[in-house]
Amino acid sequence: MKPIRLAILFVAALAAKAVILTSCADYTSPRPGGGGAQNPVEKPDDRVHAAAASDTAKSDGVQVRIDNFTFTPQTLTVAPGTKVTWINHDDVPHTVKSTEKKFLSKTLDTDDTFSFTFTDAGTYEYFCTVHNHMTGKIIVK
Ligand SMILES: [Cu+2]
Repeated sequence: MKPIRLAILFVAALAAKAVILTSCADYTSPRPGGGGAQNPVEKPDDRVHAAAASDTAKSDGVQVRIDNFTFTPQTLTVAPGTKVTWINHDDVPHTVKSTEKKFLSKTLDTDDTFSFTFTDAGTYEYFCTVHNHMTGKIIVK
C-alpha cells in the first residue's frame, strides 16, 4: 500500500509542477501578442519575422554588406520587386555599379547606403568602380 501511495504523491507532485510550468509559459507567451493588441499596427513586426525566416524576402528589402573589400552575399537571389540596399562597413569608399549600367551608386563612405529596387527578372552583375576586382551579382527570379 505505502509504495503505491508514494507513487500517487509523486505523480501528483509532477502534475502540480506541470501546471505551474504551463501557467508560467502562459504568463510569458501572450506578451508579444499583447503588445500587438495594444498597438493595432501589428504588421511591421510580422514582416520582420517573415524576412528573417527567408533569404528571398520580397518587399521588405534585402541588404548586401560591403566588408573588407567584399560584397556579402556575393550572389543574392531575390524576387521581383525587392529593394536591395548596399551598406558600406569598410573604412574606405566604395561604389556599386551595374556592368550593364542599370544602376550606379554615388561614392559610399563608411556606413553610407545605396538602394535599388529590382522589378525585372534577370541577372544583374555589378562591381566597385574604385576596386574593379570587387564584384557581386543579384539574381531576380
Ligand atoms: Cu571598392
